[in-house]
Amino acid sequence: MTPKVMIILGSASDIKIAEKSTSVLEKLKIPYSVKVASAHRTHDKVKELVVDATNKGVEVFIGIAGLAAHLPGAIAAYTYKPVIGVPVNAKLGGLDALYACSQMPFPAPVATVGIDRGDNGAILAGQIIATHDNEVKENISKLRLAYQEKVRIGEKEVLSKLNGDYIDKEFLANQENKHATSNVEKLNDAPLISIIAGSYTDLKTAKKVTSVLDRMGISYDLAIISPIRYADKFEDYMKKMENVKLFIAVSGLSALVTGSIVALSEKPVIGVPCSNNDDVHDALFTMVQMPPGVPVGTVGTDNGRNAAILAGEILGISNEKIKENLKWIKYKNAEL
Ligand code: C2R
Repeated sequence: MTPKVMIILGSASDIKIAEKSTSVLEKLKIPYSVKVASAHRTHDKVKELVVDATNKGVEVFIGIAGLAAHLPGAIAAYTYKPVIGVPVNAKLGGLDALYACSQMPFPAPVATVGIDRGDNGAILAGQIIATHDNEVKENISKLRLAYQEKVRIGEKEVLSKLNGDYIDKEFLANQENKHATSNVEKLNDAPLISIIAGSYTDLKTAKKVTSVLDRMGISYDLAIISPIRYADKFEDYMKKMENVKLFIAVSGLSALVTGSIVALSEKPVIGVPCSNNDDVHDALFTMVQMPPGVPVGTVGTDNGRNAAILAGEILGISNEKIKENLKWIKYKNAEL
């Protein structure tokens, strides 16, 4: 069976992070291959591996590297398939690797997950494959339930360890994680993508997304809703958009937009951190550093165009027309 995912490690020393990815791929029952190749030390091997794997039908790449982590970017340069970057904490707390992965220029996005989050890299790969594979979709749902169970068991453990005269262990006990109920009907003819911006100030970046999606002939809906300011409206909108293939969140400051989408959906979520003339670190870090189980594939600051390319790469796996349009932009028309 051709592997659907290729994991490339920059060095054998990244093994611990790679094992987090492989254990998730085993649970999701997705065939994968693992290679060690460095863009710096063995550049030609990276190029050959990526070109051959792309031609042989690998659907998603995961690049795992620390320090100046150019490996995922080098992979992105040689393929039109989605590339996920897992920055490794080798020095500087992994920030060097995080920036090297996320801040890729147009049109070579790297969907960056949190530092050392090999597990989230693999879950995102699974969510991407689940956009066209129902078996993997079911396994993603099962994995999600396992993460919910972890919270339930965790609460029991915490309470069993805490003892005091004033603690009320029975107060609001047995609360279930029920999905919010809304009367809104989901759209049966939903567009392929939902883009959610947290505010009108994010519109300039959101328009960079739509201009490239238009060029690829990808349908989308663009909504401006803050889950902080309009929580009910946000949940209604998410219900309406249940049939989209993926979400793109565009947000500055504390990027709760991405976190809220991930909380309500199992579809892939791409995050675009917006600077809005402020320091962008808050948006970048609050998008990318998601806890295990709920990844956000984050692209570079204000780089709405790369979010669109990444979306095209994801949808292009199972849609020839989108793939051809994407390749045209990536290779022939990069001056866009
Ligand atoms: P060594 O332990 O081999 O010295 O590697 C590796 O991913 C690893 O985290 C130390 C760190 O260097 C990283 N590395 C890269 C690249 N190649 C190796 N970032 C690359 O091509 O980007």
